Amino acid sequence: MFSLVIPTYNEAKNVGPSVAAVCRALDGHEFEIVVADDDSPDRTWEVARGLDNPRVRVLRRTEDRGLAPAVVDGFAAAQGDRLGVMDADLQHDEAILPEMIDALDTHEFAVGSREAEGGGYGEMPFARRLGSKAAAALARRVLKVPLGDPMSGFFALRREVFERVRDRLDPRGYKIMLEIFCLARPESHIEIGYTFRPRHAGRSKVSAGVAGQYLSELLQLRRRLREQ
Ligand SMILES: Nc1nc2c(ncn2[C@@H]2O[C@H](COP(=O)(O)OP(=O)(O)O)[C@@H](O)[C@H]2O)c(=O)[nH]1
Ligand SMILES: [Mg+2]
Repeated sequence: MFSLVIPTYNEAKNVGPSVAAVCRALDGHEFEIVVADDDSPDRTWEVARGLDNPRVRVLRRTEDRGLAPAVVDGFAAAQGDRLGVMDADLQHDEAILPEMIDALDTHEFAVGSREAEGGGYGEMPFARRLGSKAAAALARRVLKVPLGDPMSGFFALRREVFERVRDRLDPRGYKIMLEIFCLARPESHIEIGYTFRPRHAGRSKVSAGVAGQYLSELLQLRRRLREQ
């Protein structure tokens, strides 16, 4: 089974459309959706529960808040032997989910990528696109990570890859894919192209003013990798 974790914070208007889109894309697959919500003030958790969809389980988290720990909690609660993460704001194209799941037959890790063939940044403004590419280049250089889109928050992996690093994770900040990837060093991975879409409703929590924090997270992760 495939378990898709959707981390949410104030996504009340997006969680329903996201779940519906995933269910359409994965029609005929065996899957569950774990919504990992940080007790959002807009009551995203309540909206998600109200969808009354048997595929959906909702975690209402009140401690250790943050995107990365929410994803790890979602994985811990997941029942599938294949795990995935997708944002709730419809920026990630759910249409590649079947390809990501199938890719796990032959690869340990699959990354939804704006830099792979068939991928792109869509309508993302030039300045943000540049920022995103600079951040990616930095990650590749600092961590020697062989990914075109190392900042992707859209990825899937075999459960055993997560289990391999679970005890060593220090999930803080936003770069959970990078942390799992770097600690686990998957034997084989694949990047699958998709076109980034504009955010459906609401506002980004992540992108504004996190450049400094991002660099310090990269350096911290590098230090930990060297200490291993
Ligand atoms: N549970 C949880 N989800 C979060 C948190 N911050 C962001 N998210 C979710 O993570 C996803 C990515 O965040 P977003 O703000 O869209 O980042 P951006 O795509 O980089 O602008 C969205 O589904 C958010 O609702 C958090 O602190 N806790
Ligand atoms: Mg987003």
